[in-house]
Amino acid sequence: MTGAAVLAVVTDAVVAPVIPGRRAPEFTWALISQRAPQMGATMIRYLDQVAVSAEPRTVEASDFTLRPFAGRVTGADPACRRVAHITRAQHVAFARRFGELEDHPVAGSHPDYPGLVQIYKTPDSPPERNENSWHTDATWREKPPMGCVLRCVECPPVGGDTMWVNMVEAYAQLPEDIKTKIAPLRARHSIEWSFGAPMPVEKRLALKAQFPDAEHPVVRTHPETGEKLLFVNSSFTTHFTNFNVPSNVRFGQDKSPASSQLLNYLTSQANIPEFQVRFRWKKNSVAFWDNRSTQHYAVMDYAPTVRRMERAGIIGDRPF
Ligand SMILES: O=C(O)CCC(=O)C(=O)O
Ligand SMILES: [Fe+2]
Repeated sequence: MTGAAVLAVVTDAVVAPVIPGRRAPEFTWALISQRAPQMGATMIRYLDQVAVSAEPRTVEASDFTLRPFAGRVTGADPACRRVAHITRAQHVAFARRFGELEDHPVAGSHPDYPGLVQIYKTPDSPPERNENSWHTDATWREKPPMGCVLRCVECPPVGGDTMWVNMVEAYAQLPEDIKTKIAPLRARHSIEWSFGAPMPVEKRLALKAQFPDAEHPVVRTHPETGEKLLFVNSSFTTHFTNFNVPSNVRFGQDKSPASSQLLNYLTSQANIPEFQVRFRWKKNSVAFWDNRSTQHYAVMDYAPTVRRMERAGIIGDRPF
């Protein structure tokens, strides 16, 4: 498998009660996938620069130290971080090492920690339509997040996994004629169409005025690795904006079916299991993913039980 830009890196919690005299719970930074260890290079490089404090306490600047990247980090590497506990403040401070955080206009943030979005599900939660679907976070923004740090605060007794898919690999495996066809294409991404849809019309239009639909290239270049990747997703991408040209459309009547079928074909690449990894959460596990080169899917198979996650989304660049 190719695609060095991709993938989440995850801290896997060994959970134990914190009892005086007993060893505290630990995290180990680990690759989410042993199967494709070459994935995740970008995030590993970031993690290698960050040492997290061993003690849960108020975060100080010294909790995070920078050091030069010294090669690949594996689960057995002494460079793996072990932390006894990660507080909300540490979660935020960790994510802030990589940039400013963003709130979500529909999902609320923790009242004491702006930028820490609460993804809480309880038996009373309405049926979910936003997360249990493949997506790259917030592509409806002009500058979608570069990465996200997600912590499991409360696990359901069974289920509630998250899956990621490598969109560098999804692009690399496309037939050459499709790559040629989609090279110049651009696409619209909409919050109105997704989170706005169930709102009363005035509220929906106000949301759209605040977050106008964004346009991004269909094939994006990863700003750090230079890799090309497929940057459309079935949750937020509504249509191509420049498909209707003579080389694609001989008769006007063909425009809509040809365009929507091609978009469906491209977004369906995320469904291919060979490009995916799946992570089983434990309480306090933390995932850090490259939101430029992956999509993810929260598997909503645990109702009617409780699952609480908190996410710090790090503001990214304008895709090119
Ligand atoms: O809850 C999850 O597993 C992921 C939810 C999600 O889509 C996100 O945090 O961006
Ligand atoms: Fe998401």
